[in-house]
Amino acid sequence: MAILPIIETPDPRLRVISKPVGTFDAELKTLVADMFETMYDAPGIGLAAIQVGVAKRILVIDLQEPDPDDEEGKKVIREPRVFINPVFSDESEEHSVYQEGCLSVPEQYADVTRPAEVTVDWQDEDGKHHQERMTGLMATCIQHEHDHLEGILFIDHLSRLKREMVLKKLAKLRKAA
Ligand code: GNR
Ligand code: NI
Repeated sequence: MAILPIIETPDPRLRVISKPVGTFDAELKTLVADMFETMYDAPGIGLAAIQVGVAKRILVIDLQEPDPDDEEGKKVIREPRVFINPVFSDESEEHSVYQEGCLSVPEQYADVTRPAEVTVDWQDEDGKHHQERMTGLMATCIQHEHDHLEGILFIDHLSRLKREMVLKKLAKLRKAA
């Protein structure tokens, strides 16, 4: 297992459209395991393969956020989910607003409006097909992750003014570091 470096904006690799996975082999399982380790270490609630420089349609999600007050060794119950080649359908008319962040746009947060519910078809690490209606935070998170597969970042959903404010704050943060 390995913690992989996370790519940050404006790295052009974040704008690449990821390719479908066609081979469900041991190499894929290693990549998925490394993606989980990287996401838990960050920490984040989701990660797309392109964020670690791999242009494949692979997402990992665990909505169970680690409790920063938790003592070392005391672990939250993890709920790892992997989505390979996810396809969306039947997005709800109803929308929800959530304050989003992104490991590739570090320490910046802004409200994003997305369909409240979406049906997702995907494959698991063995290539087996699944379908589920996603709601709540899972619906928001999987749409954020799916955007990464299309080279889209959450800041692209903001007004130009808000986007420029976020990028300016990020530049300031980096200068201070
Ligand atoms: O850790 C993350 N938190 C988050 C919060 C609200 C909506 C989406 C997310 S995903 C993000 C991790 C990330 O950048 N995934 O691509
Ligand atoms: Ni992200």
